[in-house]
Order: sequence, then C-alpha cells, then structure tokens
Amino acid sequence: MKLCTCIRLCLVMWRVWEDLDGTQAEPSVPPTTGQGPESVFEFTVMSYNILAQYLLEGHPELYIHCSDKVLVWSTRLKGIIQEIKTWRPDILCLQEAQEIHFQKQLQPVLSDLGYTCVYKRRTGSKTDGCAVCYQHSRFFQLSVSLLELRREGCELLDRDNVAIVLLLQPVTSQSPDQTGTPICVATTHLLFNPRRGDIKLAQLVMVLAEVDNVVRRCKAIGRECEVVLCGDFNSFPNMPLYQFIKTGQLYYHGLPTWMISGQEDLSHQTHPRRVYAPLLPSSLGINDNCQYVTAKQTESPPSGKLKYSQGFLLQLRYCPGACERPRDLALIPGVTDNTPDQHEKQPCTPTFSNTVCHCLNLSSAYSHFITGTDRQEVTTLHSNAGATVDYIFYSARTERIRGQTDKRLHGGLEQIGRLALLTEDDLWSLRGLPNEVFPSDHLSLLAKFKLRISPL
Ligand code: KL2
Repeated sequence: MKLCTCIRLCLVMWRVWEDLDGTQAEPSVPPTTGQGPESVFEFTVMSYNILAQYLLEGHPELYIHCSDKVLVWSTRLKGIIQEIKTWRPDILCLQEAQEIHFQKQLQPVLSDLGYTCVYKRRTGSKTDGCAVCYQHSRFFQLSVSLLELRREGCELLDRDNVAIVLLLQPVTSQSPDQTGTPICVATTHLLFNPRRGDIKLAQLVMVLAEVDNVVRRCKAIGRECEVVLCGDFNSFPNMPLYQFIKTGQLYYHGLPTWMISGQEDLSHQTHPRRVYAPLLPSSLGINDNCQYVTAKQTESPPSGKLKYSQGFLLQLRYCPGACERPRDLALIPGVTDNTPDQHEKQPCTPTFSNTVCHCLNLSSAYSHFITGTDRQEVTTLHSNAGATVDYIFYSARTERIRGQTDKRLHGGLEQIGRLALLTEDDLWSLRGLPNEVFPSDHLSLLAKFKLRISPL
C-alpha cells in the first residue's frame, strides 16, 4: 500500500460511524386496524461547507497553520470528491460551492455518480453558493425553491445569502403502490458577521417560511411531509438562534444582536446593538409564526360582522378551559374525557408578542459532544479556534397520545446513524483544517434516517 493511502486510511479512521438504531423503541401496541404493513426507506444526508477558494484566498490569516499544498484548489477538489465518494450520501447539501468550480468541476463528477444537482449562487458580487444534490434513482423531485434572502426595503434582509428548499419523493422498489412520505430538504449558509445575529435570525425566518409553505402544500393534499434542514448557520449550539430552531419559539425583543448566534462574546459592550420587535416589516408577508400571510388573512373582516375569525376560534379549542369537562356534563368515555391529540395542537401560535415561532418539531442529528464524553465536537476550525456552526436538523418521530392507553409514535424520521465529528484537539493533532485528509475548514456532517412508509 502506498504511504499516502495508508496515512489517509489511518486518518479517516478518526471519524467513527455511529449506529443509533434501536434507541427509539416503538411502544408495543397493535397497529390500528385499516393500516397496512409498513415498509421502511433508509437514506443518508450529508451537509458540507467545502470552503470557496476565493474566500480562502481572501482570508489568508485564517490558514497560516496550513502547508501551501493543502490550500491549492486542485488538491482540495480531489479531497472533496473523495469525501463524497467515501460516504456516497443519498442527499448532499453543499455550502460555499464556488460557482465556476461547482459547474465546471464538481457537478460533472456528481452527475457521473448518479446525482441530480440544484445550485443557487449568492447574490451580488459573491461567487459561491449552496447546492442540493440527490441520487435520482432514490428520489423524485416534486418542487424546488431557490431563495434569495436579500429583500429590498427590509433593514435586516440586506445581505447576499441564499437557500434552497427541495421537495423530494422517495422512490421505493418494494411495492409500486407504496410511495413514501415526501421529504422537504432545505439548506442554507447564513450570514457570517458574528455581531449581526438579528440578520441571521431574519434570514432563518425566511427559510422556515418557505419550508412551512412546502409542508403545508403537502398537508393540503392529505400528505404528511418530513423535514431535513441543514447547512452552516454561523451560530453556536444552545444560543438563541439554535434554541429557536429546536424549541420552535424565541422571545427576541431586546436581545443583544451578538448574543443571538453566540459566535463571539461581546458581553463587555456597555451599549450593545439590540434587536427590537417587529423583526420583519409586515409588508414582507411573513408573520411571527414563520408563515407566509395569504391575502385572505391580511384582509380585515367587514365591519359589524365577524369579530373573531374561524382561525382565531380554532386556536382556542385546546386552551385549558376548553379541555376541562364541566361538572354537570355526563362522562361519555372517549368523548367528553378526550384530551387533544398532541400532534393536532397548534404549537406554532406565539404565546407572547415579540416572539417568533415555528411548528416543524426539529431535532439535531448531532449532540455537540463526543458520544459518552463531555468533550465538545466541532464542525469547523480556523487559525484561532474551533466551533460548531453546521447542523443537520430533522423532523423527529414523536409520541402521539390518544387517551390513556393508545400511545403511538407518529410520522417523522428516525435517526439511525451518524458520522462522528471530532474535537478541536483531534483536529490540531492533524495540523488543523484544511489538512491532507480533510480538504475544507469544515468537516462534513452525515446522518442516516429511516422513514416508515405506509400504503397510500
Ligand atoms: O464562518 V464560515 O467562513 O461559515 O466557514 O462563513 C463565512 C466565513 C464565509 C462566507 O461569508 O466566508 C468566511 N473573517 C473570517 N471569515 C470570514 C470573514 C471574516 N471577516 N468574512 C467571511 N468569512
């Protein structure tokens, strides 16, 4: 074996594949009658910021620890292709793909590997962008949205970031009458500026609104829809922007803008810039629930008529008062004692004003710690420090409770594996990033999911 191959193999071994199957046991209840047998569809998703060469060359101070050789584009290109070939993800989401390099060099190779690619360049003078590539033997593309996160006349949306939102239909061979739940795959690379979390949050709201729109279009035709949201969010774990994605709610009014992403600690500032409500002007047509406002919703009801809309009244149906059986109402099991189906509740209605919400129920494929330890993982590393800024979020399978006994897991994706990340120390022992093995200043993230497919 050639020495360089040997070194490569040894170093690739640093990243361990973790099987997570079996951690989410299905409660042992018989299937509801009427539902046929389920089959499963397994697929992998990679999110990878491949470091645009023009950005590398524009910020040499970030790569002073690197040998010249590992910074040459032709060398890095080979490494990036090798990384993709090693793991062959079913869905590949790229950030910082330089347009000319993507179109002339990466896409032809990806095409030969069986991928169909969608690319969106950043606006303005930026020459990199995002791409989503999927194995066309495994998915059928139902829709595509290419988003520009710059909007004229909106103070917080004045930067050149973009996003891609695809709706993919799994193609299954097991049985032709079984088509899997569609999967909405979204990727973005949010603004870098560590001081401007307000802009990152506004950009994220735009992406979530498009995802919500795709999900709702599916639901309108009676189909569930799963979500994978990944990319480089330029935000740290557990900081407000991250918490917003995971919990579905963020009270943002008054937050210092640096704190939203937590990328840099500016707590020493006595008069920090803060974000104030409303985050986005109503003219943008996106409400605090990260949903597009339809013309119908903005219309005010004719005067003297309907004071409360049907939508408003529907929101009240599960308020605590509405769920309590009045004392003099006879108990009819299953009717007057029923608590609402958790899934049917409307979790995306903001509890407070000055809050943004979404109802996508997202979990992170990574825990941000090396499994079983308290050592922090990182997804990127520059001359100064390592950090986690890249994520794969997915709509997780949740427990749906009907009455006291019937507990069933509902819809959602089950994560069944991931490629472990590394710690900052691990990466420094490999001479930092990029190096001979890892061709970008980010590591790839790779997660494997299982989708249960019921007959239509
Ligand atoms: O942090 V990044 O790298 O997600 O890996 O995203 C941005 C930064 C990317 C696109 O804007 O370019 C990098 N200092 C350090 N890195 C920078 C800077 C900067 N001033 N500006 C852009 N980037």
